[in-house]
Amino acid sequence: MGTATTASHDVGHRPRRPFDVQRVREDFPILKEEIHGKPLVYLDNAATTQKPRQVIEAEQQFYLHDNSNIHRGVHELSERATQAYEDGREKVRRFLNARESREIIFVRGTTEAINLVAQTFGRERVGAGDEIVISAMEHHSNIVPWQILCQEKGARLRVAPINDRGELIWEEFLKLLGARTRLVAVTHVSNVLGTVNPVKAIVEAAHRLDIPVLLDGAQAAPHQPVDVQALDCDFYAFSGHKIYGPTGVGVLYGKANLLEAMPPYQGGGDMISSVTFEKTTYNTLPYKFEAGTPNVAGVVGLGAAIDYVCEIGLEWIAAYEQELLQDAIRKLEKVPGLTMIGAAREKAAVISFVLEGLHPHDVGTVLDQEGVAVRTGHHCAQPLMDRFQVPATTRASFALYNTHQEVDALVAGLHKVREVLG
Ligand code: C6P
Repeated sequence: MGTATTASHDVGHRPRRPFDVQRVREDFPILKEEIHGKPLVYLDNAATTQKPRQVIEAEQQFYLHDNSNIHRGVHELSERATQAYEDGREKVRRFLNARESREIIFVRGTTEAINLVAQTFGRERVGAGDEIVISAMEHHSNIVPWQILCQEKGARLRVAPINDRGELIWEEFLKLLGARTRLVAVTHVSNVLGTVNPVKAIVEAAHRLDIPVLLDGAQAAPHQPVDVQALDCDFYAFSGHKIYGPTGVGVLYGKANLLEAMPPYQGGGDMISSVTFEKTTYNTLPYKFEAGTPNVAGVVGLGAAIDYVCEIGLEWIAAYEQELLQDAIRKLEKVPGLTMIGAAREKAAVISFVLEGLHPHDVGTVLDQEGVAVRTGHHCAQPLMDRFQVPATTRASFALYNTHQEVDALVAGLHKVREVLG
């Protein structure tokens, strides 16, 4: 069973120089903030990442010099803005190694990307008695859109179970695939457990039965190389704000033949070819799915974020984050009363844990007083909390600018939590 991706496809993913975390940190002005008089230790990267100067400046430059609506005017600014937007699309295409730039649809984020597929592809292809297969570790964004669709169509949501390590149970997953399965929709990397799913093997298994596969890449694309052609997935979704880019912009990749056959998502400007009161014909890809004025500055920022991670090299980023993860696991194991949730053999740098006798919200509040930002709660994965029989967890999630000293600060913070809360 293969795992994840090993892309050697493109200049975009080739490391250019040894990874230097101090140099990287210089690019992120916010990391110099003090929180309650302590240096910020930002370990909430799965929720959103901080932005490098390069991204902030790219957006600023756009607004200072090039701002206009796109695809509409013949004037110079409109041409510049259109060019900047389409350059962003080409950067994403290269980043994912998609075959064609028309396979890249800009959306608001992963959530919208999945809803788009549910409401277009899903609406057309799913009928009464059909099935959609997801996994027990999905984010609500990859559960609820399918539930809505299933309710509408009289279809059934099937959930592949996971083991106590937080890994997909392969045989059980295979058993769910059948003649009624219309789509497999699974996360590439779990936002709670860090589990890296064997997505290539999932796609292969589904494709043997002609079942298309959507991958939720929200937690994968920022942290490891992704090659959609090598994976052969049919849809891939990710969010700009988790990859050091702006909020409000994200990507849906879809294979051209599938996108071509899908009806539009929203109606409005730019997605049409011609409109009369009697009949509307739709624009070609990718515009058919981009109704209304898009987040042009956001796409410019996302392009700058992609340039940024590609300049460093996704392989370097992945390797460095693995170092941090192993260091954190080793140290957290020694914290009395701490239980980590999820011990997948393929794991990204996300650690969820509970401290015996303490509510995660209290843990998070004391950590905040120490300058340590973590997320607490159900992480938009309530069924996964149920699976592990916990109401909530504390989650530390790492990014390329985190350091071993910050791992120590987290551990010191947890000792403080014990001191304060008993
Ligand atoms: N997870 C977290 O703290 P949006 O909100 O559309 O950018 O991404 C949604 C989403 C979808 N799938 C996965 C695996 C995710 O982790 C997320 C966002 C954040 O874990 C916010 S809930």
